[in-house]
Amino acid sequence: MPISAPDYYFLDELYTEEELLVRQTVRDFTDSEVLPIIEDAYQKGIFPMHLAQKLADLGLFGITIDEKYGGAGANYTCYGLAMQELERGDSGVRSFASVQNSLVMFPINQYGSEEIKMKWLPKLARAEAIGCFGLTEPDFGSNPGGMVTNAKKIDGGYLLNGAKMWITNGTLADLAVVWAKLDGVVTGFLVEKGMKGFTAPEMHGKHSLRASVTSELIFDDVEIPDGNRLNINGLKGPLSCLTRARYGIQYGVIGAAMSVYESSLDYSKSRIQFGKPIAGFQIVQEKLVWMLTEITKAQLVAWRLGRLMDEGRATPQQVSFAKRNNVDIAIQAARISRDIHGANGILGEYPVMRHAANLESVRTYEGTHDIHTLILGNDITGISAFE
Ligand code: TGC
Ligand code: FAD
Repeated sequence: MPISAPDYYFLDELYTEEELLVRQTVRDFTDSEVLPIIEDAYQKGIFPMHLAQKLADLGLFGITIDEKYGGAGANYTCYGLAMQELERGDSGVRSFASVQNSLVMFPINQYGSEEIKMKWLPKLARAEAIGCFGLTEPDFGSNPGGMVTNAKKIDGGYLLNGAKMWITNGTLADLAVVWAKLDGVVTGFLVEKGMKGFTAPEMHGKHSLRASVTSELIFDDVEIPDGNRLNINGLKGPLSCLTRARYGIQYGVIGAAMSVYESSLDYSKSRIQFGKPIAGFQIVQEKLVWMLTEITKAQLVAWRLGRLMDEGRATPQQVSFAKRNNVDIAIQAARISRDIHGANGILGEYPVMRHAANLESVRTYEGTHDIHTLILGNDITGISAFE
């Protein structure tokens, strides 16, 4: 069933016509293509792969990338609003688009040679190639600087060894952007499906983000040609990609929060207990008002951050602020919503348990809630908790 979205503070007036058109287009797509099939995909634990081509046809891969490379050439606000509408459907669908845009096309566009850009970006934009981003390792999650995956220079290229874990789209991907140490310094490589020694087995048993593929990446003496190295040295390479993806997430989770809020409002007005709708009880009203208030505040943070991104003024710490806050309010809204739905809240007939479970992953990936607290703590005190 299509759902509306709250705009309590008339924030639509802050967006341009083009931005609202992008949002409406993606909203219609989610209503017609995602919501009818997502519960089934989630229960089966599969990503609905037919959506990839449809997302590409809407211009949702390479949203901020120049049209010369097949991108849409739109601004970061459009990107954020598109992520919001996809995540109103499911965090797994938004994840798929986040990875393609911010973690694969962004680093290729930013750090790839012209030849690499022309080879890969148009294919990625058209969904003829799907990408993934390998930073996390089994023993290095919050602390990626400790990674042990490494490359050695050989004649004509590099020899890559190591393993990555928890990689979204890994098994599906034609191309992996992989971060490894070369002479002790982190740098990026493009690893192509089919390269000898490269495998990407899927991870199973997830109770969260079930409509998304999560994989290991294993590199056993994989030979990478010279041309497949990205022109960036240091942890700032992968972290700069994370800044873009975290930005998309802080917009995206508002979509999940809107979904659970709208479902709670509808449900509480129609569920009768003690002779009246539960929406008529003060405690339930307080829960609905909390959700609406926090969603509205999150919408304001997202809008402002979008403008700062478009002006090139957003700091990584401001992005951390928004990722930390907006994911936190979304997950709290999902838990409250599950409560308001009573026993029905655990059924797939309503979107709330799926969103609640998904948001557990979103709270952890792209920097955990606590890591973003420490990034902000460092920014305001000047004292790093990591040293
Ligand atoms: P630190 O010394 O703080 O920084 C190293 C260098 O990087 C620069 N930098 C950034 N640059 C751009 N954007 C950012 N956000 C940046 N943050 C830091 C920094 O200025 C420095 O530059 P330079 O020139 O001095 O070398 O590094 P640290 O080792 O102390 O690490 C700090 C910490 C903990 C904040 C960082 O490592 C971190 O963010 N950890 C969290 C790891 C994480 O978020 N992993 C995400 C993996 S990808 C993923 O989850 C995808 S989910 C996809 C989906 O399905 O949607
Ligand atoms: P850990 O780093 O072991 O943290 C465990 C706990 O300790 C957390 O609560 C954390 O906040 C806390 N902690 C750690 N260090 C500190 C500290 N200094 N101070 C206080 N508390 C601390 N990664 C990729 O590279 N690519 C992907 O596409 C990708 N997709 C993912 C998809 C899913 C579904 C999931 C769940 C994860 C994905 N990840 C991906 C990995 C994700 O980024 C990591 O899980 C995340 O960075 C946290 O690392 P960790 O799980 O090893 O937790």
